[in-house]
Amino acid sequence: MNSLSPGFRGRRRSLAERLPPGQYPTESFPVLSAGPTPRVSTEDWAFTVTTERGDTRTWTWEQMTALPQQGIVQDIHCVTRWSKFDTRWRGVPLDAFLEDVATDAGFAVVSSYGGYTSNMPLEDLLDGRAWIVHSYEGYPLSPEHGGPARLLVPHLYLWKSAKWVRGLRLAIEDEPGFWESIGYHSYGDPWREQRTWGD
Ligand SMILES: Nc1nc2c(c(=O)[nH]1)N[C@H]1C(S)=C(S)[C@@H](COP(=O)(O)O)O[C@H]1N2
Ligand SMILES: [Mo]
Repeated sequence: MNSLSPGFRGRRRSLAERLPPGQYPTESFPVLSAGPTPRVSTEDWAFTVTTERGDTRTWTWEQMTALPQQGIVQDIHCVTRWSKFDTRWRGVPLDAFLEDVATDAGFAVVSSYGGYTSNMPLEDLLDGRAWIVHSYEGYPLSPEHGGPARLLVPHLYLWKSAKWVRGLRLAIEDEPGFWESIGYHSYGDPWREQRTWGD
């Protein structure tokens, strides 16, 4: 039996319902980078998963783009309070990189060309909730927005979505990333307004 009432089934959430507390909607796509934009060619790009035991597995650009690709439409929420509805991306779910990796880790630290890092529980990267994306609105992802490829983990504040992504390290314990070590919340759920340490 379907437990949803007939009126609710198939109903789409209004934009107001899709806006987390303390956020405002924007049509523009601001660029927020803590440092200079690294220029990484697709020939040089690679993505490496490192387990808590130090085992590694690396995908080149060619290998990454040969994995099954998904179209993604998601709302994104920046801790500086802008949200953007229905952003369209193309990329590979993290599940594809992690399915054959043997690990007991509960956490991940994602790293970028240029040195940026962000942390999150491993489960937040699985089950189709996070992607390595390389296209935005039908075009190759621009360097300013993290091209050639970035993490997209839209259910957390956008600082988690590391631009110019190059690797993911699995860890037994949670370790703060760049912003998390200087005051941003370790988890960063927009719906619970987890902006800073005290939240
Ligand atoms: N490598 C890297 N990734 C990053 C950042 C950064 O400074 N460096 N900034 C983060 C922050 S705070 C936000 S809000 C988003 C911004 O993405 P955008 O510039 O595409 O809007 O990227 C996140 N990923
Ligand atoms: Mo941000």
